[in-house]
Amino acid sequence: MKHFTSVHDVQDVAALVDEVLQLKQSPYAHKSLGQDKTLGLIFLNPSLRTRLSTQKAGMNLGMNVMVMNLDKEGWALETQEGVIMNGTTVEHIKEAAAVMGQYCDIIGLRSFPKLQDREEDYSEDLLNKFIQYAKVPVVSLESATRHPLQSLADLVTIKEQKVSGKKPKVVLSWAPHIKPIPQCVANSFAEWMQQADVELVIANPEGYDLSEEFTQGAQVLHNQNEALEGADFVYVKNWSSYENYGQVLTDGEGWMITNEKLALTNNAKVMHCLPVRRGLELSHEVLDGPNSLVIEQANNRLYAAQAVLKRMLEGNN
Ligand code: SN0
Repeated sequence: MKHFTSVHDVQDVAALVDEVLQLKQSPYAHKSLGQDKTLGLIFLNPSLRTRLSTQKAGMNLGMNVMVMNLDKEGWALETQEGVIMNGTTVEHIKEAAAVMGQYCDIIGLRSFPKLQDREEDYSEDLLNKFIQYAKVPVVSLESATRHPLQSLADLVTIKEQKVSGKKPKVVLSWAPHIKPIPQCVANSFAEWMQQADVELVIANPEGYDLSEEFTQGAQVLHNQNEALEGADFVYVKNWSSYENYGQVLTDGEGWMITNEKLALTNNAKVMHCLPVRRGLELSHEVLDGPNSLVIEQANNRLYAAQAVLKRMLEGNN
């Protein structure tokens, strides 16, 4: 695998899911693969699961791992072409990425969207420039529009938990939040589910429809209760508006998943990528109850990252 930035970098999604599950069975089976190889993890935004799971994934493969919080510990990055750098930015991405590429065999990059200019965010300018100048394989640790390692772990979790022989109904359900949140996790989840053997239904209030580039004809309902009927999995996630880009349009009263809402489903398992705002996005009772998969999902992040790094080390798709 040259780079891992979306589901489109994967030739056979089902085979990758199987590989994740194999690694979960024997995480230390490829200890020598990463010997004398260096993984650099570069963060421009906060992280808990992505940082620790990807670091551990590298270590399980015998890699050396370096982590840098570039937003706090690095020089302020410039990304524009041809600018006179007489302002606050100190170092151009051309040099910064090229230098990191010298030190690392694989680089992971996290960079959230700014949620101000839709065209700019959806062009994935920073990630693309980073790939261009680093010249080594790059893993997205969540970019402006996607979070592919999360979606891979989510798909693995659904495969593990689904009732065999039945195509599961998976509902991606928008949740309330107090601040503008990226569309990445939702975009990416929709994009990966389209490649899986599931029935995907998306429930969100009016004004929150995701880009069709990601939803690709999935059913979108503005009535959450209708969407939840017979659901086997409910994936809870807030996102800000794509149409009124980056805006919070409603307080979303009545959209939090509670036990009452779960009663409408087929005893659905409940998923969330975390971090979750308790009592706002998801009720305490559901998070603490038997239907929650959130910790198992986070566990699968490790093996998802490991499968991707393994393929990069092997040079396989
Ligand atoms: C990020 C997001 O893209 O949704 C990262 C998720 C893995 N989440 C947040 O920014 C949550 C921030 C908050 O204040 O709740």
